[in-house]
Amino acid sequence: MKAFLFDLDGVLVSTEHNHFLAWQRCAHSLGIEFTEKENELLKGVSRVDSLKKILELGSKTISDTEFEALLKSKNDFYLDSIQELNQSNLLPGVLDLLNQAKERGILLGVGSSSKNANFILDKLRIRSYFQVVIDGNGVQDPKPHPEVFLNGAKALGLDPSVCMVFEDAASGIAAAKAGGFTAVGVGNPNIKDQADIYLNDLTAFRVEQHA
Ligand code: B16
Ligand code: MG
Repeated sequence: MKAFLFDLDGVLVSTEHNHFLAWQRCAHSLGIEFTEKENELLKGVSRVDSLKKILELGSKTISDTEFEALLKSKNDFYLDSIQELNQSNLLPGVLDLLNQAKERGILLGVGSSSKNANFILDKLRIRSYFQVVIDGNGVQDPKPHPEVFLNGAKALGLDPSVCMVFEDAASGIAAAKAGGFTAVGVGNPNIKDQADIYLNDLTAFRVEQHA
């Protein structure tokens, strides 16, 4: 493999619980029930599509102004809750994998649905490892569309067949497969069957076997 492309949330760090609490607050303000079970549907899904799914769950329609206001309030609450994020919050095996890949000359990228990806990477102090970061600001069609990863491969000048994608969400594995990448599922047993390779966490990944 010539490059590794990483999803951010659920692979390098986990702020999914912060997203969950922020969406739950938003759903409750609309009188919609929202538990961890419903939250599973939002993993890896863009902010706009997440709110659409919550409205669908509650069979609700709201005005465009209210929609925009809810998106802002959800994001403000979420950002507030991750102010203390730092390198100790990296998921197991991440730093080791990044260092080993760098030593072997494997190119590294991030392909995230989050519009906060650069902010989070800076907090984690790992931004400099990546030659390319494609986030929710640079993509028209969110996961499960492969655009985010295709843009990453293109920016690195590589064909998807020589790039590996690391993902924790069903939408992300679908995006990777649709783009022609090798899809590595991480830390989410629900995606075991869809992924080409499945790992409980990144400590189990052997860079030398895929270099
Ligand atoms: P934001 P990923 C995704 O990140 C999260 O998994 C998902 O829960 C979130 O709704 C989405 O980013 C959008 O995030 O509101 O920060 O733009 O897993 O694709 O790195
Ligand atoms: Mg994810």
